[in-house]
Amino acid sequence: KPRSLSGMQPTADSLHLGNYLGALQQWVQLQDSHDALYFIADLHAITVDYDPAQLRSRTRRTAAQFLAAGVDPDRSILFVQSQIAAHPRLSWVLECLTGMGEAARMTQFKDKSAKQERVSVGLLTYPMLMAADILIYDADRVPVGEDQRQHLEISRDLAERFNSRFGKSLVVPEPHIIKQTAKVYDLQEPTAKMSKSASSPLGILNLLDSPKALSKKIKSAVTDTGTEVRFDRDTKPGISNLLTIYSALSGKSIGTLEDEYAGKQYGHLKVDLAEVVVEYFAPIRERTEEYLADPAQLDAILGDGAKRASAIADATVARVYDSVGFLPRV
Ligand code: AQP
Repeated sequence: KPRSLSGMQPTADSLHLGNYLGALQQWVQLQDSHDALYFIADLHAITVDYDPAQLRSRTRRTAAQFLAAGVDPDRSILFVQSQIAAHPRLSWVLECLTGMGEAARMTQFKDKSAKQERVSVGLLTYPMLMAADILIYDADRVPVGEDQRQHLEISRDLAERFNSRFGKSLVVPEPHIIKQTAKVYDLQEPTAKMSKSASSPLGILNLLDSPKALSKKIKSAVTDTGTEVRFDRDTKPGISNLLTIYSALSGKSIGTLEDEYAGKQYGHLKVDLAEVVVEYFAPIRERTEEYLADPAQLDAILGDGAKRASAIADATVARVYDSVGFLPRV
């Protein structure tokens, strides 16, 4: 079986709909056809300011949401990145293969460093650690949202660079980006990505929001001038975003939805979408609460995942360290 791998940072109490549609939903689907590994990227989360107690709680919350959304520990390896010692061991080698200019050109680095008072070296080397996360498991496919495309590209470049310098040893991964939901937009600013760090909480639909909060956010979503419910990213970014979300969660095509809402007001679409979102999120929220009620069981699932992930990662690092000329420990 080909291998699917992806991770998310535990940087919020709840995942948002962009995280779910852009990535998590694909993770769950790929479990059938792929050997799957999914992880909570806590090493990445400390590249910006954070609170240790909050990080620990968010790591468990993120794991609980993955499980609640359908990541199945019997079919996938679910683990916490910091529990696998091999990731930073490989990323060091990849950092030494990366140019300073190349790292500093990354869009996410430029965006995030512009927002920080103190820019850490870790923020600069973030993509090399991400490349290590992927390459260490010989991953074939990486299900992510559009914003991660550039990081995937550098992971591929690093694999190719390593292979041409030290002999073919690393698998060159393919991004798995589903066009329709690769970028979910902010409800208040429908030309910007829905993001944990958005300026207004009203723009983000969180998996763990209450039904009341979800409805309120959808009903106050920014729409466009005009009245026609029609998909057009350029002239109707607000309505197009709502249609994308509606379609992804209901399974109805955008064309079908346009027909259903022909001659109706934006308000009708919002009322119905609110119902669809509330119903879709409710079981995920309930199951998340159940997992969180038993942290010992959650930690045991993660511990088991770490054991299985380590076995794969340690073998890759041994192979890589031998290729680059490090002396084996006897
Ligand atoms: N709006 C989005 N639409 C589609 N996919 C998205 N992803 C994030 N936002 C959207 C995907 O979700 C995963 C989250 O990865 P991460 O935890 O490393 O977070 P991130 O990329 O930094 O995105 P966030 O959650 O929105 O946080 P900030 O505010 O830091 O940008 C990735 O697969 C990502 O593509």
